[in-house]
Amino acid sequence: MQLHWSPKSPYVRKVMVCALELGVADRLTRVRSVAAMLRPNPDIMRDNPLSKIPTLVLDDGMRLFDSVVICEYLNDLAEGSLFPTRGQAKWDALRWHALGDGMLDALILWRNERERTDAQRLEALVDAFSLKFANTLAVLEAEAPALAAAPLSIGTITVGCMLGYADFRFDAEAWRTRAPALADWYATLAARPSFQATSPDLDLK
Ligand SMILES: N[C@@H](CCC(=O)N[C@@H](CS)C(=O)NCC(=O)O)C(=O)O
Repeated sequence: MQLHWSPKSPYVRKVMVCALELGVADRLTRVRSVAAMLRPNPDIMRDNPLSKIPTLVLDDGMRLFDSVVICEYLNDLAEGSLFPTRGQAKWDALRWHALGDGMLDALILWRNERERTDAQRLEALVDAFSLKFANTLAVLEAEAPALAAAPLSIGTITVGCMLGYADFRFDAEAWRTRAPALADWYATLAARPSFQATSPDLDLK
């Protein structure tokens, strides 16, 4: 299987963390692919019309995207338990996934906006992203005991990848000072070999 991959993408990281946790990472051949919103990449678009990574190309020719679809595919392949199928664990995992992924989408747009010139930047948009981040941290801080008690899932992994991206691109936001219990939970998660091996701070090739 070929994975359109880049070392700094938090969505790719989500897939790689799942693959490592499920023991199937060695079945993925990583293809270094540059995805940029303003420069659609024809090599990626052959496999994904949206020109986004991660995109997975299976040996039988099937193409899978986006990240959560790939993660669920890998989970099925490995008969894993990262997608709980019923009860509270299922809804917690899906909701945390939605919150982590939605916040990631906002952080990426926030970063794009931040990099515009003062004249181009829409301050109201920056303020909206900042408010959403503060609210997300407040909700996750209140839920830190539940996160700590929950099994590893697509939800906890995605929240972890979002916090890792916040560390990587939004260091100045100092999220730990606003969410200390969440920071404690994240420290344990981030110490797992799957998170260590996929850190955006590494010079992965
Ligand atoms: N919802 C998608 C988001 C993927 C995504 O936006 N990836 C970024 C890289 S971090 C990308 O490919 N950006 C290129 C673009 O938006 O055209 C997923 O979960 O896979």
